[in-house]
Amino acid sequence: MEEMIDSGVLSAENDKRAKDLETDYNALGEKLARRGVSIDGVTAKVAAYGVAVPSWGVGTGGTRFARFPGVGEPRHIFDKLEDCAVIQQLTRATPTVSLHIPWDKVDDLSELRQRGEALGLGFDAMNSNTFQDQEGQEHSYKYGSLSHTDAATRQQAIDHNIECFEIGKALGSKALTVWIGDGSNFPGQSHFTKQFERYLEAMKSIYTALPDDWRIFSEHKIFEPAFYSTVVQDWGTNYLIAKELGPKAFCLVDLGHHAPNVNIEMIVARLIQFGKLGGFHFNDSKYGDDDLDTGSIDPFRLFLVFNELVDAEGAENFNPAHMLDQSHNVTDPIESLMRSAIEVRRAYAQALLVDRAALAGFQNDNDPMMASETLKDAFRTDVGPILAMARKNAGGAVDPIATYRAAGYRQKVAGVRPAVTGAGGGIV
Ligand SMILES: [Mn+2]
Repeated sequence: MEEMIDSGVLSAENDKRAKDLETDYNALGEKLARRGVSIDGVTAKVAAYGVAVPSWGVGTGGTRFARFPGVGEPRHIFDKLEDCAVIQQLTRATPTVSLHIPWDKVDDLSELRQRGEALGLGFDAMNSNTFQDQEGQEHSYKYGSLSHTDAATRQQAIDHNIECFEIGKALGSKALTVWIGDGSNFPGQSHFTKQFERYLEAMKSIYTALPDDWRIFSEHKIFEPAFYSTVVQDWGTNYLIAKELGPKAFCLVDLGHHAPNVNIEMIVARLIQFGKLGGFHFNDSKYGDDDLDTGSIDPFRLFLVFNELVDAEGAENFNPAHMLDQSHNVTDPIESLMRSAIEVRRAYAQALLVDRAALAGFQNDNDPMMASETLKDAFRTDVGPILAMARKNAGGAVDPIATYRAAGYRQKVAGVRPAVTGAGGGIV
């Protein structure tokens, strides 16, 4: 397999940290053993846990104000794959890439698939885009796509989604994520019911064409780009869509797509209970769809989401897809994505440490103090040595960010990738 980071640099960096890691891992192992937990069992589960990287996440993002390009930004999907391979090589937590069409469109799909294989990367869910107009497109999405009042515009959006899973089939993908910008900016602009009817009808056309071994995900979002109403506004609407469409349709939860302080972990529990949780777009948020690094604002909430996921392991129809969906404006995107993949695994490891038998007992006995403490005990455990050991055992880096910096990857690619200019912003 082609390596993006020199293996000499990687092993030198790991050697520096190997002894301390072993000491810390053994100390944590003893502590967990007192609780009846085998540290190696937790490490093995963590090592098997992967999260997909969004191809667009490796480029520098922007806001409504501006975009400040970084050095050595990827120019096209082949550069993006190489950046994703860096993340995977060092973290061993991101074995797949999620593509966005048409941003990642190529002439030769077998070349793309082979390049992924050479870099040790597979292809996760495909993402369609009917929230912006593409060059040469006949009908505009200014007033909507799948819910547009004009049938020809809706058909164009349907055809684009079908094209996305045709491309995905050639790459080994098994899921399509449909995110739309449809909605309204002013009261009275759109008829809520008629608009949603049109959307459902269009989604049914896509669903009918979907391969049998594929899943389709719809993603709710409270606002943006529409500011008064969105067609897929909340998890309830999202659930109705998945239920209307059928067994291949599931709901995607993007952590940044809710009002502040919404109880997302309970939404997750509800969707699991009714067999409709499709997966996640992980990120973090302070005020809105901020697309900040996962776990950077509210790691406890991320842990509570994972607490529900671990609780549901083995449930019927429970096979959530995991993907990061972030925009990096002031950090090196590779560093942010590595950190985020690590945080996803951290929350998972912490959730694995919850003493579920004790928790159930405290819940039945109506002991809120001890029930709450049971969760906090797991959350407060420093699982860092578990994460580092899982990476090291798999050939990754004990300290991915330090190793990445030591390897000088960004400076190296800056020499071959000319700076990308342009003022385009946008968080989606
Ligand atoms: Mn998203």
